[in-house]
Amino acid sequence: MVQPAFLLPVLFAGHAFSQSTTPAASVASQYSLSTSTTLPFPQATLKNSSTQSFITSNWGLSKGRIQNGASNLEFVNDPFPNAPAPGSTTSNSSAPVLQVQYPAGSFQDNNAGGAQFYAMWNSSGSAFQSMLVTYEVAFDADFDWVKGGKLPGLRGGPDPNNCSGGNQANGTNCFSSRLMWRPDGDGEVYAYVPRVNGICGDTGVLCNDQFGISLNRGSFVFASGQWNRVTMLVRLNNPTNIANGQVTFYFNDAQALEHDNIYFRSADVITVGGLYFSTFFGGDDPTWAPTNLTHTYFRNFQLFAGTSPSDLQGSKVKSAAQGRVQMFMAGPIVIAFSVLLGLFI
Ligand SMILES: *[C@@H]1O[C@H](CO)[C@@H](O)[C@H](O)[C@H]1NC(C)=O
Ligand SMILES: *[C@@H]1O[C@H](CO)[C@@H](O)[C@H](O)[C@H]1NC(C)=O
Ligand SMILES: *[C@@H]1O[C@H](CO)[C@@H](O)[C@H](O)[C@H]1NC(C)=O
Ligand SMILES: *[C@@H]1O[C@H](CO)[C@@H](O)[C@H](O)[C@H]1NC(C)=O
Ligand SMILES: *[C@@H]1O[C@H](CO)[C@@H](O)[C@H](O)[C@H]1NC(C)=O
Ligand SMILES: CC(=O)N[C@H]1CO[C@H](CO)[C@@H](O)[C@@H]1O
Repeated sequence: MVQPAFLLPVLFAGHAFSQSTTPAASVASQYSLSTSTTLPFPQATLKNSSTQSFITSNWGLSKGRIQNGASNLEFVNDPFPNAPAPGSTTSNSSAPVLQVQYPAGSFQDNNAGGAQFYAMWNSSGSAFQSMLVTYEVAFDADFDWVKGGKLPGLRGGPDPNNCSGGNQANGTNCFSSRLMWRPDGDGEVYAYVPRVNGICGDTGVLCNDQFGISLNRGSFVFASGQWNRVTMLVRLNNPTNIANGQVTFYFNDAQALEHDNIYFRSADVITVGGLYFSTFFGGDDPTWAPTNLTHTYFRNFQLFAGTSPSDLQGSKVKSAAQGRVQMFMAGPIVIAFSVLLGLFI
């Protein structure tokens, strides 16, 4: 059910969105994502070794284990029982929530803080071409954002190891689409996808040489000391030579960004696998680390999925390999040109 709309247009990096809200289930039905699942939570709080066994037994983990930071996880009481996400009607302040700890000095590369695991959703027996993830996240009231950190999203493809930490997506291995917080709680979608057709020049897109691409940094802002609801839709590009993949993101049920020209895959061996629970400060050097022990909290994870990929219009992809050949050719051309120029001076 769509809630009362204010209908004030807001301009975010080239896309105008109204401030009306759309609950995750309505977005899912709009895109015919007809199956859904929720991650079970325990009825009571659990100390950290029991938390690990609970997650390992109930959340369908890739390789059957928590990859990093298992000892940073605990099911605890709701730290913000009086501060549900704006507009939330479903939160239960008596139910345990998942706490993640980040010790002082922790960042991505020392693996000391946060946690990472891949909760695959494969019970249906069919490959998913589109998926929506929604969950609630809270940050300690005095949370120091430092330079930024990762938050959970979606991933897919046959390779469960790459497409994070600087290991790029190449169209046949994997993709990931997570969230990041940045200084002052600014939010963005952070994706490892092949970069084609000049996407790095698009409005709202920031790329760097080694890592993922940032979509619409600051188009929403996380609040500390309360719950925030995040909802992200991914629809894979189809056919595999057209860049028509979709990423749409909602913050507290209001749309914050949409990109319709994402290239997730060059082969249909890549499908959407499930929740990529991935959170840490960083960034790959200690300037990203918090100076004090701090925490985030998660609850109400729900996934919706469907077997139809994107049906949007899109441009044909000039292959990434072709781009590299052009770079490779540029050197000799410059040299030849200089030599020619030399003959005339
Ligand atoms: C399905 O999920 C289980 C974990 O529940 C995992 O061990 C297995 O590899 C997955 N299978 C496929 C085909 O993805
Ligand atoms: C979990 O247990 C380990 C080992 O006892 C401990 O070092 C760690 O701080 C605990 N984690 C939490 C979140 O309490
Ligand atoms: C809230 O959560 C508690 C603990 O899991 C549970 O016992 C209770 O039934 C829940 N209440 C509602 C309304 O779902
Ligand atoms: C993509 O990466 C995988 C490893 O993740 C590798 O096996 C494969 O050959 C790569 N494909 C291309 C086209 O580079
Ligand atoms: C870290 O904790 C110390 C001692 O509690 C406090 O004085 C300081 O302000 C905290 N630093 C940050 C960045 O929150
Ligand atoms: C291209 C790339 O980064 N490949 C890596 C994928 O993951 C495996 C296992 O961690 C690594 O060995 C590869 O180097």
